[in-house]
Amino acid sequence: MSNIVVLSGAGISVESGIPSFRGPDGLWEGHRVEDVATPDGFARNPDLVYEFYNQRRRALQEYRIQPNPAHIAVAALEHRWVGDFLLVTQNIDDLHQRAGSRQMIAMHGELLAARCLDTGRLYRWRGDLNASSPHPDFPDRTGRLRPHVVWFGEMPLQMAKIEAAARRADVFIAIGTSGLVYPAAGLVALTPQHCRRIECNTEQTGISDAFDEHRIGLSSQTVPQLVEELLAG
Ligand code: BJW
Repeated sequence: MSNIVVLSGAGISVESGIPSFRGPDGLWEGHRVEDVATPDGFARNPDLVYEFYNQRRRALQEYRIQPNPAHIAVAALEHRWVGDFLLVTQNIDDLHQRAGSRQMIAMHGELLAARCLDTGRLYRWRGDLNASSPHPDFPDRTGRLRPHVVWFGEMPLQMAKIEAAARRADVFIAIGTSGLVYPAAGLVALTPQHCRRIECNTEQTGISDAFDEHRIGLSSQTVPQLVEELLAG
């Protein structure tokens, strides 16, 4: 029985209507990364950061945004694979969960959650979040909740579990990630020598050389094909 680790990035959700980060129409467009995706940016201008995530949270819940065949294929792989399986997603959308993925870690957090700055406790959050949002446990307290996302300079979630899985992977698949952001980009380098490393992307990336196989194309096409091959043995 072999172990599979799948690492997904923004590219897997592009065909569902969610823009990726880098590139001409990227999510950072119109914003400096330091302003909207760092703890310092949040401290300087919380309203701007709240609004950046409010817009994305609203868009994620529009009817047009649905899991695509790549999300569905990854979920099918998890449910039909006989060895261990772990999906590590850098995405904060919930499209993998909606497609049926369960053995997964959202290492950069979740858009549909808010985190208490004092206790670290998480709350499901579908509406707008801002400095005047009442705290669910202390309704007279405001300004103590932040988006549950991992910004630059912060530690991604559940790294020990993720790195342990990468170190014992027999198959490692990266889907739709530019390989520019660490520690996610470094996971492929942790895999054992015998591991089969497969990259699915529309183009070569900064970490392509670390992979044994490259499936170039839209993930809605390459991923279902790859999953079919893996399940056929
Ligand atoms: C398609 C497609 C289609 C398009 N089909 N493909 C060395 C080691 C460790 C850390 C560092 C290091 N050097 C620097 C650092 C620090 C920093 C970092 O990486 N900086 C770089 C910019 C250099 N990292 C951090 O600060 C991290 N924390 C940290 O390191 O803590 C210390 C630590 C050290 C060691 C171990 C453990 C911890 C935190 C990083 C947090 C990133 N947060 C963000 C924002 C999250 C919230 C939000 O969404 O707003 O996460 S930034 C942003 O980038 C987001 C993404 O998850 C992340 C990665 O982007 P992704 O997914 O790769 O998207 P794109 O847009 O870049 O690429 C899309 C790809 O899809 C492209 O390749 C397309 O070609 C492709 N594609 N359509 C298939 N249809």
